Amino acid sequence: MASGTVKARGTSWTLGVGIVGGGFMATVHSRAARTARAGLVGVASSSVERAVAAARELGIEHAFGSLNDLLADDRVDVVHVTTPNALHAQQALAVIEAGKHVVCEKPLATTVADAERLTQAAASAGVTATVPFVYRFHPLVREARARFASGEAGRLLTIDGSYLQDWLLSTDDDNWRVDAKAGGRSRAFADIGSHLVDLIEFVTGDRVSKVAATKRTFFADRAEHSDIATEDAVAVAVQTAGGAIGTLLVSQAAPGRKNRLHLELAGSTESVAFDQEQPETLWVGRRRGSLLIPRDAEQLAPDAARLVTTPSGHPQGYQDAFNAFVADTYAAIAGAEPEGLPRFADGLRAARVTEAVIDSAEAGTWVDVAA
Ligand code: SOE
Repeated sequence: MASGTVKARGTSWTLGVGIVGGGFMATVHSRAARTARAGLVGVASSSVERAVAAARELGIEHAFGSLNDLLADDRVDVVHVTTPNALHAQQALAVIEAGKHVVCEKPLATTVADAERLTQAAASAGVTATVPFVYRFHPLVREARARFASGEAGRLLTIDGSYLQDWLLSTDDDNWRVDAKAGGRSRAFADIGSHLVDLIEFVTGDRVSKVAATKRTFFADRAEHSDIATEDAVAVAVQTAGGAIGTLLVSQAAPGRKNRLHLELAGSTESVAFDQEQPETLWVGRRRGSLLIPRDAEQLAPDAARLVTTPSGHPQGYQDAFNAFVADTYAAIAGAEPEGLPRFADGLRAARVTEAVIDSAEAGTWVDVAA
């Protein structure tokens, strides 16, 4: 960590944060950093003008015209990378090489080789390097995990998962993500399917070992892009190392669905079902006596209870999960070992699953996921 404590608005902080990128995710990251009482040193973007606009938007004092300028400021201890996917690998590597800690948006990289390089570089540099698989930070996701870990849910039998959005439903909807040059070879799966598989593996402790996928690009031409090759939707049959089977549907063109990650995992004694848009309850299915568990710290496993930040009856949502992820990242920087913190190894895992899914869709066969 850079030495010295810097004063910010009358309070002293010990961790200096830099942000690269200025879109929606930069806002979410900066709110989380503030909640963790870190000091927001500055924001960098592709030009000084863009950085100034981002700094205004985010309420951050300093604007840097390049990541290198941000890295040269020794008040910065950790950098959050929130730029388009294709920039993640080179930027996260620059942060690590500068000896700073890094939080890099998912997908960690657009190729498995780059994700491997980053994971190794972070390990050799001894820096904390995390990826925001933030749905892990809903207390009821931890409760579901505790039920599989304790054996209460039994052996995983089947997986029924979907992640549906509608923000890319029409040809008028456009975004850098549709362009493989900026977003990578996979779009819907890398962007949101990766969350789904991360949650399945996080909750059950089992690993997806084989996939058979089919994908569609419903809209090859959009307002500012044509001949789009990245997928709007993908359907995947999965097998796990532990012998479970399942299906996943991932789409960014599902009318009425805004950000619906729904996961139902059937164990041999209990099913658990979690819906990211209704994160206040967990359905626990039993042959007799199914129940809906509320997010009430007193009724939850310890690792779930520790993530409850608002009293029952006061809903806790997406930004809260993000805040908890950033707080645990900063705790890890300070030397703690928080349970369930998604690190670069998890980003690499997601890159491997994504590659297998797209390879399978293109080859029309089952594909093994690299361990
Ligand atoms: C856009 O699809 C997006 O913001 C994803 O990039 C996030 O990871 C997901 O949490 C919400 O949707």
